[in-house]
Formats: sequence, C-alpha cells, structure tokens
Amino acid sequence: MNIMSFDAGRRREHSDTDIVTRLLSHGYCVVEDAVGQDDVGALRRDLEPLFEQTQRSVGPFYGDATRRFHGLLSRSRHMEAFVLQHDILRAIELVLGSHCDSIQLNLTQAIEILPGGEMQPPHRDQEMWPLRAPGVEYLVNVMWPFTPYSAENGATVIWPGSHRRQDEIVIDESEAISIEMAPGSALLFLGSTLHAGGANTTSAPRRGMIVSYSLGWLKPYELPWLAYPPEIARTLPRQLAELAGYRAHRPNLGTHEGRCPSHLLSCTRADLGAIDALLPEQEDLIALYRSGNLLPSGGHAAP
Ligand SMILES: O=C(O)CCC(=O)C(=O)O
Ligand SMILES: [Fe+2]
Repeated sequence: MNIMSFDAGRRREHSDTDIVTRLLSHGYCVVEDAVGQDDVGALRRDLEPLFEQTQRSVGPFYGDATRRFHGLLSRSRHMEAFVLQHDILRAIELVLGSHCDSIQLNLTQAIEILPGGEMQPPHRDQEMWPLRAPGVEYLVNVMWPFTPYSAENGATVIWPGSHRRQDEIVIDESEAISIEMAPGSALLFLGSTLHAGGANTTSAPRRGMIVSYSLGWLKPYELPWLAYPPEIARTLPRQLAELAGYRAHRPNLGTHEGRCPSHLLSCTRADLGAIDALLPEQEDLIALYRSGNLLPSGGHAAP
C-alpha cells in the first residue's frame, strides 16, 4: 500500500487503495507507468503479426475500421506482467471482491482502430448482463495502450461520473474526455461507466488491449475453457490459469466432474469422483443443520 516511485524501466508502484478511491469516485482512473517499457515492447512484438493478419471486425458496435482478437494469454507469455500487475489486480479485487468468492477474466482483447475509424457508440460494458443490481459493479476493464493514445488517434472516450447516472443511456459529448496516455500506463474503468473507443482522424493505427475482470459467477464475454483448453492452461502460470476458469467459484460453480477444475492442470484421469467446493460458512451451516440446531425460521437454537 505504499506509494513509491523509481525510474529504472519507468515502472512505478501505486497504492491499491488510492486506485480504488479514484476508480469509485470518477468511474475511471489512469495508473501511470504501471508496467515497464521492456514488457510493453515484448508484448507488442509478440502481437504485431496478429494485428497484421486479423480481418477487420464486422458490426456497428465493434466498427468495421477496427481489428480485434482474443485469447491473449496463449499469444504471449508477456501477458502475465499486465494481467497480474499487482496494484491494479489488488484494486480490482477490492472493488469486485465483496460480491463474489473470486474474480475471473472476462476477456482479453487486442484492439486496433484504423485510420478513419469513427467513434464507437457510447456504452457501458456491463450492459451485456441483462439485470442491474444497484450498487454492484460487475466488471472492471483495464485498457493498455501499445501506441500513444491521443484525442486525434482514438483514445478511449470516458464520461466521468457516469457510473452514478446509469439511467441516462447517453450523455452529451461535451461531458466526455479523451484519455490520452502513453504505453506502460493503464486506464481502469468500471462496467457501469459510459465510454467508447474514439475516432481515429490520424494516418496511423491506434493499438492497445483490454484486460477485463468480472465477478466470478457471471458468464464471461470470452469462454475461457475454449480459449485455453487444459493442454494450454497447463502451460500458464497458476494464477493466470485460475483467473481463466481453472478455479471453482464456491459453492460448486464452474466445476468439472463435480470438482474444482484446477484438477485438470495436473491430472488427466477420468475416474475422479465429485468433491464439494464450499466456503467455510457454508460448511458451518451444513454442520449446524446436521446438529439439529438450525431452526426453520433461519435462527439458531440456543446453545
Ligand atoms: O477501443 C476502445 O478504446 C474501447 C473499446 C470498447 O469500449 C469496447 O469495445 O467495448
Ligand atoms: Fe466498451
């Protein structure tokens, strides 16, 4: 939780609580120099051929002057530095953790906005889940630029404070700001924050990626077990595999053969039986019921 800076590799440490405070009060926050330039360069090099070979997106939301590709954990081992960036991940766990047992990766998506690309329709990313629970954030997105982001080349457009105005489907553009930032920095925004990819009026592409984290019990945008089948997941660092679906969400959600899917990371046996994945309080409740001390009213018998 300490705030300290050092110049080597231009990576800074930030306070996770400071990130949470800014994120929850404005609906977004920029974390400057969150990863080193070496990491950005290495990831950019790994993804470069994929940007070149991916076809343009189709549809009025994605925009036909964009290219998008997914499943980035298996495209580059350098993803780890971004997805597990300590202060950012901790801040996201603080924001989402009170409404789930564990968070999950909602998606990893590389995005290129080509010259001439128009502004995306303003939207809130958590609108893909059809029920709104007041006061509950469903996801936090982290936008990582690979090229400098400017108002001219399509920097992400954010409506500050729009997470508190969720009844307004759109808000006047005069209230929006373009988040200009350099590679190595990150833009965090809530699933309830109104935003859009900007228009690219320059002659060079704008490239970056979104790493999106959500409550662990939601259906994610990107199906992680298809993006990372067990033979791929086994090659990932354990924490990344867990974020990508190889961890049961207690109680007993997201299992394989009735047990935590992490067994697939080390074992290929097909004859395994089910094992509960429960929270301690759920085990206590069952023990209370078994002891006859759980009353039908929901109360506990006097000891
Ligand atoms: O490209 C951007 O800056 C934002 C993209 C976005 O919000 C989306 O595709 O949902
Ligand atoms: Fe979005």
